[in-house]
Amino acid sequence: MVTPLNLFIKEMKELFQCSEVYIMNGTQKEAEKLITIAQNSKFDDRVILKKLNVKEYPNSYYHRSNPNDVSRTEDLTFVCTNLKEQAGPNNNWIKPKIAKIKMLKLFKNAMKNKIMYVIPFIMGIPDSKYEKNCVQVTDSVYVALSMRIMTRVGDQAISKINNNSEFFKGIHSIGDLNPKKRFIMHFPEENLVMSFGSGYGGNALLGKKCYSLRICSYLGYKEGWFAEHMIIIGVQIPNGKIIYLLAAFPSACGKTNLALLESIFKEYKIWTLGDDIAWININEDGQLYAANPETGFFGVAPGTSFKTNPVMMKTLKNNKFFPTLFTNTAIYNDIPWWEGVSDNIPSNLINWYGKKYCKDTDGPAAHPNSRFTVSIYNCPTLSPEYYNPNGVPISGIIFGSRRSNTIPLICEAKNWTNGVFMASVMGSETTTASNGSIGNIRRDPMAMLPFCGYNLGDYFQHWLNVSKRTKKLPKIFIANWFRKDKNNKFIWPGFRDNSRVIKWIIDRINKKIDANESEIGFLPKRGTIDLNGLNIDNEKIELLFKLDKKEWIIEIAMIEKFYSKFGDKIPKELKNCLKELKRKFKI
Ligand code: GTP
Ligand code: SPV
Ligand code: MN
Repeated sequence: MVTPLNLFIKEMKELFQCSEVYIMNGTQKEAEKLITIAQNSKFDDRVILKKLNVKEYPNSYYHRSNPNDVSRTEDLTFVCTNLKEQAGPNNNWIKPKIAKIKMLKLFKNAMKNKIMYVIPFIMGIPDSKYEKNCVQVTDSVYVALSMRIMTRVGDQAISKINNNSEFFKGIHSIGDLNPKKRFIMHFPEENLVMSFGSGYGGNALLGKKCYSLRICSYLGYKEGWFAEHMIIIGVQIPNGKIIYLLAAFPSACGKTNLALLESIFKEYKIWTLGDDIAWININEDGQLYAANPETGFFGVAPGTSFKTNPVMMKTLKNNKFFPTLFTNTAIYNDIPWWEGVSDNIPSNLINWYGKKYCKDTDGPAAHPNSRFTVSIYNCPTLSPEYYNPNGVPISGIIFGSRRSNTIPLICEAKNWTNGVFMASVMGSETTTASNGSIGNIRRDPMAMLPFCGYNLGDYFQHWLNVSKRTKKLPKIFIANWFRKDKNNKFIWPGFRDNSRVIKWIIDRINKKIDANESEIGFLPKRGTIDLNGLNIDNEKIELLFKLDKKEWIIEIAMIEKFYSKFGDKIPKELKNCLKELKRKFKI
């Protein structure tokens, strides 16, 4: 039968010259079949999946990727639009025609003697306005298994694709992992992504950053909605009411930990809805609503423990239906291990390279960007509202970053425009989630620098326009868990203690407490953040909120340099906010 999906498969088969086509149906039997294939095949010298100790981590598997393929590669990621200005200075750009010639050359015959997995999948809640129909082809069984965890794969997606001419196409081949032949090309105007030469996370699971952020941010711009790098949580307060918040933090800056936060206050419970991506609509009632398009967590392992993130540890141990994958952690006795999971280092530890670990000569045993891929359905704090086809109404948005100085622990923006301004100039230290240097400060507006599929100047205007389209605007907050003292130590304990900050946010939303106006927004009045039981002296608390003029002079210079790259694309309102900020600091 000639269906839109069959036509696409035929075209891919001819292009890749694969030996076999396997169309995924999402069943349990299929998971077993793919796992068996992965356990019995190698890439280079590495077995693709190894079964882990069932008692410690039920239904879980271990994967090591090529050491040259352990994070997203932003320098090899392109947005291919006819006009360069549309992609903006924030994206690498090539003309679509040239990009396709390059990619088709790499794809040609790339799956000889290989199985081509066809992955029909749905992003967003099926049968809701959030639903998006998609298909990805890949020659990586690890990618195929990961997609089964992270998205809704199966027959339902096939029938939807065949009844709808509009669907996203993701074309992926792992190639020979030669970094010189690695490219991730996005074609927002064609609902298409081509990716070659990497099997890692955001480079290869095309439903995640490629589609649900880069392509969808562009669709949202055209259609009046938002695709954001944000978590969604519900905070249940003492009267039983649940208040929903969004929080954007750059990669490896604390989203997953905040999304699965176990509050230290018994009367405040956090419900999890999403840990990485939020799709946001303005509903008929004039409020912002958000839903998570994914069905799994692709979370950073290092730092995760029963002490820092008990809910995630329970999620990993509570495996039911979907096999969990651990990638690039260390391993001993078929148990995955990473820095922070326990205080003692097992004596027979094998590092992420596959070599016996030696504490004195090796760096970390687990790669700092080692991750687990686990189903959201395992999460004991998953909110029943995760399934709500309308999404949840949003009362507050947190924009957070990783800064050793300058930015206070928490600050509330004076109004929507000022909040959009503060988010648009947000700077953060780079992390191991992407290749390149680590610890440099770069501007990462709304935590979307690597993920906005069009010109950030237009994106800022899109955010500003929300105020004209809504009846009830969420409050905007700026957060920073990562401020350091003279000894280069984090001042704020973070993790579960972040619930103290969440409580302050909720009290501000509910107009229960006053705050002090500062140069950048409202800061907590002394005593309004609940520090009960926390051993931290006043001097350190002062430091957490200090606005240092010398630091802000440097900050403002960096902001000006960043804005200048976008010229007239920066909305006038935001330029005015910058002027006002300079005036406040008497710069
Ligand atoms: P992506 O999945 O890359 O988008 O990252 P993420 O934003 O979800 O970050 P995640 O929660 O996985 O945290 C990244 C790293 O920051 C981990 O090593 C955590 O242990 C650490 N981290 C998270 N929250 C805190 C915090 O409150 N304080 C400190 N000091 N570290 C934190
Ligand atoms: C991130 O880098 O923000 C991630 C991991 O969530 S990846 O899926 O690789 O993009
Ligand atoms: Mn992320």
